Order: sequence, then C-alpha cells, then structure tokens
Amino acid sequence: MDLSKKTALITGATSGIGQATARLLAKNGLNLILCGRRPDRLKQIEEELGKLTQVTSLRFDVRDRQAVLDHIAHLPRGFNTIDILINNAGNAHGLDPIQDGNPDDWDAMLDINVKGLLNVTKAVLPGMLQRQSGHIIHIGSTAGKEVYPRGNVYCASKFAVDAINQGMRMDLNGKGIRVGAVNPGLVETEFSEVRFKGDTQRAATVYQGYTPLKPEDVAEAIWFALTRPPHVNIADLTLMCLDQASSTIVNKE
Ligand code: NDP
Ligand code: 8X3
Repeated sequence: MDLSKKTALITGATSGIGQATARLLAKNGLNLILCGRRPDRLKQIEEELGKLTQVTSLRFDVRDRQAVLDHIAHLPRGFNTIDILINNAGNAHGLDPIQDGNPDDWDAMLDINVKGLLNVTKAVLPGMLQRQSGHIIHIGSTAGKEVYPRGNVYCASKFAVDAINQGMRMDLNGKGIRVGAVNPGLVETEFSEVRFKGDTQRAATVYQGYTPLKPEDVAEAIWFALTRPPHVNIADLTLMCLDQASSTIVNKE
C-alpha cells in the first residue's frame, strides 16, 4: 500500500520507538506530526526528517487534555488531515512491590499511558470519523498481556491499553477506521532510564546478557501493520527478542 503523502501523528517521537518509527515513515514519504515534551529533541528530529518529508512538531504533555485538543485543532495547513495515529507516548515509573509503590509514580503511569492516550485519541478521532477512514496503532506491551513481579501499575496501564484497543475496534467497527496494537517485549530505549529515574547504570543492566529488541524492530512491525491492504487490520501484534519467552522468562548469559 502506498502511504506516501499520507499524514501520521506520532506521540513520543523524541526518543526510542516513536523516534525510530518517525524515521521509517519519513523515509517512506509520509508527512509527519511529531509530538513530545522536550523542545530540543523535537527541533532536532524535525530538522533531520524535514530533509526527507514535510514535518511539523507539537509540544505538549499528553496529560494536559486541553493542550492536546488545542494543539491538534490548530495544526498548520497541510497537516490537519491525520490519516494515521501512532499512540506511543508512555513510560514506566518505578519498579516496586505494591506495598512500597509511590502514588506519584502510579499517577504518572495511569495519567500518561492510559488517559494521555485517550486524550490524543479524542482529539484525532473526529476527523477520521468524518472521513470514514484512518488507522490508529496503540503501542501496548507484553506487560499488557502478562503481569510480572513489581510491574503492578505499569502492567495495569498496559492491560488498559489492550482493553482500549479491543473496545475501540468494537465501537469503530463499520466506520472505516483500522484500530490495532503493537505489543513489544524488551526494547532498548530510554524506557529503563525513565523507570529508574535517571539511574543509567541500573537501566543498562536490564538489557545486559542478551540481545533485546531495537526500536527499529518495533518500527518495522508498525510499518507492517500500516502497509497491509485496506481490507486487512492487524488487530494485535506481539513481538519479543529471541531470548525472551514471556514477561518473566528471559534467557540471560
Ligand atoms: P522512551 O522513554 O525512549 O520514549 C518515551 C516517549 O514518550 C518519549 O518520546 C517521551 O517524550 C514520550 N512521553 C513520555 N511521557 C510523556 C508525556 N507525559 N507527554 C508527552 N510525551 C511523553 O521509551 P520507549 O520508546 O521504549 O517507549 C515508547 C512506548 O513503548 C511506551 O508506551 C512504552 O510503554 C512502550 N513499550 C516500551 C518497551 C520497552 O521495553 N522499551 C516495551 C513495550 C512497550 P518526551 O519526554 O519528550 O515527552
Ligand atoms: C516494556 C517491557 O517488560 O520492561 O513494556 O515491561 S517491560
């Protein structure tokens, strides 16, 4: 399927999976709306990908519903028909047993990974409904399929993404909009640095002793879903590195 000149909005495009997806889509000629909070990163990727395609960036926190709605309602000319939404922004905050959990971390995960995804969806869906066409891909996780110890609230947030993915597909059935999820296992990004609040040494240990997925591997899976013929919807796609068998079983040296 030729997606060149289609417009994709990617949340969390300043790093990791979102950034790799932005690069792949730019190479394939899609127009891009790149979202994130860090202005330096947004500027850098907008400049890089602007050499390949039309790019604009939006700086907002997905938790701020009004900001999300305002930014998406006032996109520059040429970007206001959003054909593809990649709901990717999200992170884990902390890895603690529930009895030691920090309620601020719980708020962050539920507000960003669940309500933030809903805020962006709320802003983008009306246009897709009007046109009876569009494609929404949620980035879930193996953590949204199987809980792991101390994953409690992060896993809950990703189980919620799984439920929203299923529910949206039901509610939007017959309206010409494809809805699906891509669920990666362990991917080496800034994810663990965020989870461990900047402790880069602890973050690095998560990916030692085996070969984790790269963000580009996930981008390829997203691209596969995007490029199926129009009558095909990849509803739920899970990918793990060879050394990962489940949320809890990873073959490390
Ligand atoms: P990164 O930390 O590398 O990227 C996270 C992205 O989300 C950044 O671009 C960040 O941008 C954005 N983001 C975070 N919080 C907010 C917020 N409040 N408002 C707007 N944007 C925000 O991690 P990944 O690339 O790994 O994570 C991307 C998605 O993939 C997440 O949903 C994660 O749960 C999921 N995932 C990750 C896996 C992994 O092992 N890495 C495996 C399975 C799923 P900025 O800071 O500029 O706002
Ligand atoms: C990210 C993968 O296993 O670190 O969703 O939770 S994991």
